[in-house]
Amino acid sequence: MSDQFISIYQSGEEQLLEKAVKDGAETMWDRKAAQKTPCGFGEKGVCCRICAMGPCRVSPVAGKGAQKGICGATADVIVARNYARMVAAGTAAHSDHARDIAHILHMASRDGNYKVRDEKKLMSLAKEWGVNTENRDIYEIAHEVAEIALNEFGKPFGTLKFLERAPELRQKVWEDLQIKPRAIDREIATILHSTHVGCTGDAESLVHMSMRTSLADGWGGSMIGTEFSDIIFGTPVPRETEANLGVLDEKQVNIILHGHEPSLSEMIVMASLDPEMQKLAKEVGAEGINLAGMCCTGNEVTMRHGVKIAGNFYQQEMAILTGAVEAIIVDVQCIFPALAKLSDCYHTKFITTSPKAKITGATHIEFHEDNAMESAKNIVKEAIENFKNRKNEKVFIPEIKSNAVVGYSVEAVIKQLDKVVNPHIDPMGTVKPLADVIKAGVLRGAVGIVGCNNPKSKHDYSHIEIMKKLIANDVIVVTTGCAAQAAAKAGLLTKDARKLAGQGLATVCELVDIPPVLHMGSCVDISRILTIVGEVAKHLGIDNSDLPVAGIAPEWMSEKAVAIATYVISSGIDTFLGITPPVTGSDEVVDILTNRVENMTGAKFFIEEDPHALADKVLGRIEEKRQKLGI
Ligand code: NFS
Ligand code: SF4
Repeated sequence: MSDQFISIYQSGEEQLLEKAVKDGAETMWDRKAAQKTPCGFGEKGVCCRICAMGPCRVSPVAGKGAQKGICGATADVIVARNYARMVAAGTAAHSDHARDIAHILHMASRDGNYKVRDEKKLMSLAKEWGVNTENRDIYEIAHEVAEIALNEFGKPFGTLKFLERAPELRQKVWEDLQIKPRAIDREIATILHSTHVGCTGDAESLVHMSMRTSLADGWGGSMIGTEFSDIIFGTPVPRETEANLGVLDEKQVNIILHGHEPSLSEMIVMASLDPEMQKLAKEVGAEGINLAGMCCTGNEVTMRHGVKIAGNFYQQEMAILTGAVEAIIVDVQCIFPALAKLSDCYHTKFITTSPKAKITGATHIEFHEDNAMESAKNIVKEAIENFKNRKNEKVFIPEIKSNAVVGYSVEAVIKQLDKVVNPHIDPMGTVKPLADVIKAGVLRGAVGIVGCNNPKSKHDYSHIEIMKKLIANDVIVVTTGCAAQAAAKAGLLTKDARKLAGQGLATVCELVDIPPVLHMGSCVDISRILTIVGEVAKHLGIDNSDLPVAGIAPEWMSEKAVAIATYVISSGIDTFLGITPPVTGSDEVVDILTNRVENMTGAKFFIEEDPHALADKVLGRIEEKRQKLGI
């Protein structure tokens, strides 16, 4: 096995944490220790502060202690209400991101900063949505398509347009369950209303409502986020990059791009290539400008430009601890407020850019889309000018990085699959080859591994152990978000990683020329996974829930992950969680999520904190599905 695989869990963490102590810098571990034992009520989801008669905390144990809040809400109601609110917040985050991207398409113009880069995708979406394309300027079409998307957030009638992309059998399930989401904002508002004091007092109804809201994320906000980003910035194609803190370069101005929306990061990428900026960097004594991504923004720019990946969620503090970062530029989501104080221990500038995510102690330089290039240049300039303040004695960059291939959009996967199609027999440009190998059992199934890092689990350990076990058992893995970056650092996104795959998967990878673990993008790009699963189901004339596929969030932490897990279940795909969600205070809610929901959607939750046991359960469930299908 090559060194790359041996260094799977090395990212210089230990040295950097030692350095933190030496530098007097506080990290999440200090704060985690200060938290002492986590609150048992919160952990089980049984505390409520929805109204001012409370806060109330009820006993998670039946017959012992307070069984009801002052209003009479039981543990079941309180847990389900808290769960529903997590789904609403997660859906809001993904969807508000999508709304911004749709606005950007609406303002795109031929001579502006934002253009249409994937005309083919725009035209096919225009057709899908019944927009007249004949003899019209491409930007006129773009603006109309954008307006339709923006209406998806608040339209008064009907259900979401993208639902029609799902297999018919799945649409029927939604219809029967009455969980087809209407407007995106409406579903979020409805849940907030229903979880207000004195509204819904029934756990099953709250879960039911959560499913509808979550679908407004997966088949609404997230899908709009993905599709519109592709139209504006280009649909990703496979490209090579490098990952881990070792991508930082002592000789260059290091800029970390952290956050989520590509609208800012794309402009920073462009601004950093500008000759004026390059010249400025040389003038301050640097060899150039080195961009490195983190979290989902990192995924967005790596799959469209090959920008290197500095690390995932857990590593945001680590990056600053290197003392080599001139600026960490953020927009929204997954940003530790702690970065402000931590940056003060070094010369690093912590720059917030969005009015949606201002942070005390940060340098706020607001990014304005209508003046995008100017704004981006100002931000980059700030970083360059900070180079002279770097204290060399405080610099330590762990020399660890791995190669990776990123950028497998659905279109890119299908293009790879075309390599094995005999055009005289089969059509090109379909998922048939993938469906065929799954049916034949060469691949036992396909699994999406997604989500965050969580200090409850050893950094990246669960992600990587599960990925390795699944690929060794001929299950192809697709990955997004911080899980994808874990895979990148572990060398699993290389064609070389075929060595770790079972014989069937290794052969497929060889013939189709892909790694055994495919980087499909950021967390909103889980919509790409929904699309490809749906296409395979359609091809086989079955429902998603019949397929030997699963979703796993081994180290999840955010409300967005709860929304995702819920829409994945609602889309008929089993979901395995490696971190127990705060629902265990209600046997009723646990029973609904891990059992009864299967009768409704054909899929359910599994909770398993041990990664090896989790992988075994996934493999078992995949074989069960195969047996039922008779394949
Ligand atoms: Ni996803 Fe992206 Fe990472 Fe978790 Fe945060 S970056 S949207 S939430 S932490 S995977
Ligand atoms: Fe307590 Fe009910 Fe108010 Fe919640 S809504 S804080 S359970 S009284």
